[in-house]
Amino acid sequence: MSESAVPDLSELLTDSPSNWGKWGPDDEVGSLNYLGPEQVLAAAGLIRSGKVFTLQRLIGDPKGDPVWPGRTPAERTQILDESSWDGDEAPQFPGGLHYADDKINAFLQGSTQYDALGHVWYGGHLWNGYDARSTVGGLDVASIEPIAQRGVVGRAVLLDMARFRGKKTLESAETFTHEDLLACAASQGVELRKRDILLIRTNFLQLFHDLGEKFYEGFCEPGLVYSPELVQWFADMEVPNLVTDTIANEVTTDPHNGVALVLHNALMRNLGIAFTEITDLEALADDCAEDGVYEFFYAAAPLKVAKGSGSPVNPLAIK
Ligand code: UVW
Repeated sequence: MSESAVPDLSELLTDSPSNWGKWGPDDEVGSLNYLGPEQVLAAAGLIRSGKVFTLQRLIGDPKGDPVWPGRTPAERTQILDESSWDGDEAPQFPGGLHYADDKINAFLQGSTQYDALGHVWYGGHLWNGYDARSTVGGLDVASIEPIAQRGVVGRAVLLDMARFRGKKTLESAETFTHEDLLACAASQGVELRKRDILLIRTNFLQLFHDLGEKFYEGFCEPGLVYSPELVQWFADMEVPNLVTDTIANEVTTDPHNGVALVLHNALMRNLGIAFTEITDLEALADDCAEDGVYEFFYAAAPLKVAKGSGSPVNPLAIK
């Protein structure tokens, strides 16, 4: 496809559904408004066995951290450890206290993360119509902070697309639709309900470990692919939060039109759906395959980073 044939997002999404204004002119959490006390209490009723799954990938994994091209993995630096007291420079405390200190230099989107609603945009406007200039020097509105202040709790359903397709991992550029999600749910014997948090497993990042640097050649992750019907389905289902185990939650480049990250815009910018990326769904998926229970209590709270366009998070799934 030639570059000129690629449509602009403003053109592609002209008639796409929008939730701008639905929760008032000052809203910064979008479809997370669908998760109120009723949804929290209903989700709490799903805790039956007490099994807890943490969904964050390790930051500083000795096997490497998968990141979006152009980003670099977090660097952790040891500042103080026992060797600091070999010389005279280390701080001295009455009683002989020694301690370890360290710091990280990290992209806020460089590991398991929530995106702020203002993380992506087109046409000069972010979620709820906010001016894109409000991102200059840090997000004045629709940053990660309001999501972090509120937290995310609700009923979640795992859709194991890799198992559904009989594969160890989905392949580069492999796509699926909302109809595939429904078929996957039916095969798992779980009902998808309005306001469910959707967790989608592809196991694609296994290839990051299997392929090494080759993983980034012709980088195109598998995932959901844009169609007007899919966007309408997400709007009608009032999906508050889309959680996946890929770096960017959707097929990287849409095979139908050549546009990058269409759903970040159709779902996050326009509908206000929170995106959670790079999760580790492996232990949870194994457990779901074993006990046949694909619905559970989900809770997550990204870090309260002022003006941040995203934040690391360690979501919990509890059965
Ligand atoms: C981009 O939006 C570029 O990346 P992500 O949503 O994966 O952080």
